[in-house]
Amino acid sequence: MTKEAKTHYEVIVVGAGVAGIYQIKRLVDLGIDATVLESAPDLGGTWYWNRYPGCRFDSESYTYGFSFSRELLDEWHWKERFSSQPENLRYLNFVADKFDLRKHMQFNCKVEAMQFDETRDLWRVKTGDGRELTARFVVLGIGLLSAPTMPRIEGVDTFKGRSFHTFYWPHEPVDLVGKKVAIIGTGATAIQIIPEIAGKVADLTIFQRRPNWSAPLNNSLISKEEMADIRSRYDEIFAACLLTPGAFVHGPDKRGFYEVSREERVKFWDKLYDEPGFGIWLANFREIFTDEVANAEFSEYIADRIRRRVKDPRVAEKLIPKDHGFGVQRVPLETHYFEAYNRDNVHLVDLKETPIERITEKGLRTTGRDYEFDVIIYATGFDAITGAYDRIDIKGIGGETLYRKWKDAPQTFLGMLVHGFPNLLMPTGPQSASASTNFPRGIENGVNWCTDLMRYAWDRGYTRADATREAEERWTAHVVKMYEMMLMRKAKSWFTGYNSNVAGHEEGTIRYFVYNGGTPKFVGIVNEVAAKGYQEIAFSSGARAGQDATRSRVTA
Ligand code: NA7
Repeated sequence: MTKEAKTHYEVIVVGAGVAGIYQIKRLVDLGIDATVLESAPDLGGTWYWNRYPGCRFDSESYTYGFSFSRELLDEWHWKERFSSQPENLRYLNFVADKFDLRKHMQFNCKVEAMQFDETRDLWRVKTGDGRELTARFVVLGIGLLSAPTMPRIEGVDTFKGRSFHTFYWPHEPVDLVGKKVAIIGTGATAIQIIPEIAGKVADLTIFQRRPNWSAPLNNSLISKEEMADIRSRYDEIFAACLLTPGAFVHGPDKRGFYEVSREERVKFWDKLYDEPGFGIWLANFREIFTDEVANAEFSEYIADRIRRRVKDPRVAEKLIPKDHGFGVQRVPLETHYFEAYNRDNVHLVDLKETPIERITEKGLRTTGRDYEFDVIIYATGFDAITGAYDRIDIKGIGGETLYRKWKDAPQTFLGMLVHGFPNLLMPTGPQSASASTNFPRGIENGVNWCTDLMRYAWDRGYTRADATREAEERWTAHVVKMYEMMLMRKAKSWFTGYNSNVAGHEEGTIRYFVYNGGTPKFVGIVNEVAAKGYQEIAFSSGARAGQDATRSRVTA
């Protein structure tokens, strides 16, 4: 039977990104009858889509890769400390090919709707190509930053030049040489693109609504010798990641901010500023995240760094955030970003002073003037964390939709289950630690936990697993509590559910999207739930599935 003709699986995995690849690997190893449905023409998720110039990890490459196979770790050489998108996509393809996973994946297969069949304890999954598949379990590996959002500006369709959202950067090379280019947005994506293209284009105009705090990535090549050393320390490296809140190699400084003199603090920050990666954010004093005074002092330190790097003091001031402190939003890391503004062909437009009125045939119009461009790049971000879930019509018990249930804020158990939506698993769901940490480290944890839960159900002949309402309420309350101490709760960012381009997500409502208790605490809690026999999950075996539950799960 062809993949396309087969209609029932024990498990359907949605998404062939980092999570989907690892999930199918686990299921194949267990001999489970499973398939991956992926809307893109190929695997890779984030790394398939985001092909814009400069796109690369902010995580150390060797902490981003999968840890599950010694052979894989031994065979793969990360060439840069922070690897670029083409290499990352090559890596994911290498993994899929090495373990022969591609044959379990169906591409160009968009999941549009899913309904839980209460009489048979199955999910009925409708795909864009008109098929209906069924599965006992559905695992959603659909990403946290995979639903791009265009700005709600009049005239977007009227522009006669080339324009695209960064997520949909064309596959064929885009010739920007000698072109007049606009970028809308100054988030992590724009901060990677701008210095990469500034020297190639004739003219680059950046439309900035709010600046972001940013610090150097300090990337470098990894030599054969260094890679050999990393390989010999992989166990140690992965173990160390799981002991830090963000699952990175960077853990917070043990000293208290106020225990250290101002002079020592500055010396420490000078050192962090020159070091690679997120250390400047995550190896800093803990108080940076929780204490207004400490945060303000450090923010001023970074502001001075920006002033030292940008020649025009007026431009420098515009690039310094005034509405939030350093690190309360996701900190983009940069390579010569601030220096790009020293070029004569790079211009910064402050949209607070002159907002965009509309996109025109030739470019765009702000309240200040008309601009003409060959290319407009929308680096306007994502309907983060819940956006990809909202774009699938998911109906649980009694026909309740996930969209309606989460309309004001997500409610989950451990970020991995939702009450009333049995047998639906989210290894990196909203409110899980994976949503805010070094993604693959969280993904491996989440996939392992979800796989163990399915095995628990299979071993006991259960056909339904549903988190209880009480467990969900307790977890959601715990997630909210973990925000209490954090300065981030006051910032308008995707950590708090803000997006001016999504109805209902504009300023005003805070959504408790991510788990702020840190990786060690999260892993401890979820492992304890499993060790105690999943008391927070109601299992049953009343399904009239028409087939023996045990037999149907083995790969056909
Ligand atoms: P971000 O970080 O959400 O940034 C989006 C940027 O686009 C941000 O500067 C926004 O300004 C700006 N934006 C959004 N809508 C508009 C409109 N309508 N007009 C003007 N400017 C606008 O997305 P990224 O893609 O950069 O990064 C997302 C994550 O991907 C990143 O954190 C990494 O983890 C990987 P605002 O701040 O809303 O004023």
